[in-house]
Amino acid sequence: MDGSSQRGGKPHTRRLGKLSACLVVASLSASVPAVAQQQDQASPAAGKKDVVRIGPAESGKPWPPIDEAAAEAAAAQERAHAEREAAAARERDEIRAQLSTLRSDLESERVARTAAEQSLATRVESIGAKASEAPPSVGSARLGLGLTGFAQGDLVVRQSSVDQLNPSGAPLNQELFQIRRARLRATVDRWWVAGAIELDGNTVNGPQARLIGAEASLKWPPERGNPVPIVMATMGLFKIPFGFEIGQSDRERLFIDRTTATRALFPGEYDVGARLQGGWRVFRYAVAVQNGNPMGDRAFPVRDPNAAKDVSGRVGVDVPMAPGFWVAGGASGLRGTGFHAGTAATKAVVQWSDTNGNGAPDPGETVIVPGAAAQPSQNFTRFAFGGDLRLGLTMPKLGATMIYGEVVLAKNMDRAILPADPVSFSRDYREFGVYGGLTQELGPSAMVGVRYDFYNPDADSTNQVMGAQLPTALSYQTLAIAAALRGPSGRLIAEFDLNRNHNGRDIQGNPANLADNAFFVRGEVSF
Ligand SMILES: [Ca+2]
Ligand SMILES: [Ca+2]
Repeated sequence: MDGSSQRGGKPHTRRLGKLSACLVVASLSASVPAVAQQQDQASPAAGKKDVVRIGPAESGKPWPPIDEAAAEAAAAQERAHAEREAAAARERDEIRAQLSTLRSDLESERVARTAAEQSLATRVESIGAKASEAPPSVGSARLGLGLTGFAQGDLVVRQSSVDQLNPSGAPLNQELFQIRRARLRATVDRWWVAGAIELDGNTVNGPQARLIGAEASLKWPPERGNPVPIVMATMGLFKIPFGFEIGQSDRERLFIDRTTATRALFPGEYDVGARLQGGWRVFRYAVAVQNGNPMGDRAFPVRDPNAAKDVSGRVGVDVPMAPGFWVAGGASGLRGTGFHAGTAATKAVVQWSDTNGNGAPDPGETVIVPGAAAQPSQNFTRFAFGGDLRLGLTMPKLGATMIYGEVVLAKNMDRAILPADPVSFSRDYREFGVYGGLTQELGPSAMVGVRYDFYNPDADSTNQVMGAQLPTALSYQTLAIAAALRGPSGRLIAEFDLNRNHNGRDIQGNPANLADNAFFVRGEVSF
């Protein structure tokens, strides 16, 4: 602003200086004819005096004939006088012309100034209008604060829902309204330092408010607003860098939830630790050391029962192939240490079970259970490997298409759906998960998508049939079909999940599908 006003001021003062110089010239040249006129007025008097001096000294005496020289001088004087008069008239005309030029200059100056003032006023007005439409600013101790958030309110209807309680007293009804996520994220982005604090509220297991993200990062090169620095070192609570779906934002994903495999192997997505990540050109990398018990861990969420840490990472590429067409993909790995909780020492007890149901102790119904020594806790190893691939295409008018998929192979990694405990089970759990999906934007305000996912929590599971152990499947399959209406700051999503599992039993007692199809409606607002 200062620079522009200085730039604007210079020609202005120069113009004014020119103007004042013109005015000085005008006043000087105006005084010149006045002097000339005075001289003109004075000179005929002087001429008359000369004539008087030249005239007869005494009356009555014959005046000698007029001296020719004197007559000539008088004529010359007359001529000079006429010339002076003419010159003065010319000068007056010139001055008049100059004055009228100055007047017109002034007039045009005034018109230009008025126009400039008007355009400035219009600009100020439009800037003011824009400023009043801009998002309100939030005060903070440092520059570079960002504040985002979203709320997702869901209506859930699930086929397996019953109006009963589970053995620990939790309701089994799953036809309800719930706040799935209500997040508030504050970020700071400085030259060397970046950070974030994210809070989550939900009503999934009753009202809950919790810390979900906390990051303190040092980055290089020291730039602001660069989403992919070459190196960024972070300490805090952040998402496990494995695959694509964990890192995908909940406000960007079309589908109501992540796939079953991701929810089982990386429950809650967030874990505490340290991370190194960044990118160079099309390459991306991230490696993290974390406690190993993420936010959704059944036993010790975001705590760590053992000293061993889980190491995970992903290397990938993000390649813009052509305008409107891109490919991204990567390979991920995790190696970690799980924890099997030990048991406390027990005393010997007598147990009575009323086998004949007569309400009285009878011979053979009492058993003595001997006391047992405490069992120490044990660690076990676990790992996961995965690959992810995405193709994106943007078509004019229609919008973006994304085709994506991921596969993961793991051992003893399940921490939520069928928690792996190879110590008490005496063998390892081999998990396998895969999914593929397609999402399509339909103009700026609609989106549809379909996704199929498969998860097997124990590839070696068996089922006892008539005393024999037979291989059986424990896998989960979901076909999710979703559609959304979208606006700049909100979405209305409807999703139908066709679920297949082996959690039910048929009338012969064999594993069967437990009817568990689900329907969701989600209202989301984001800022
Ligand atoms: Ca650990
Ligand atoms: Ca009895």
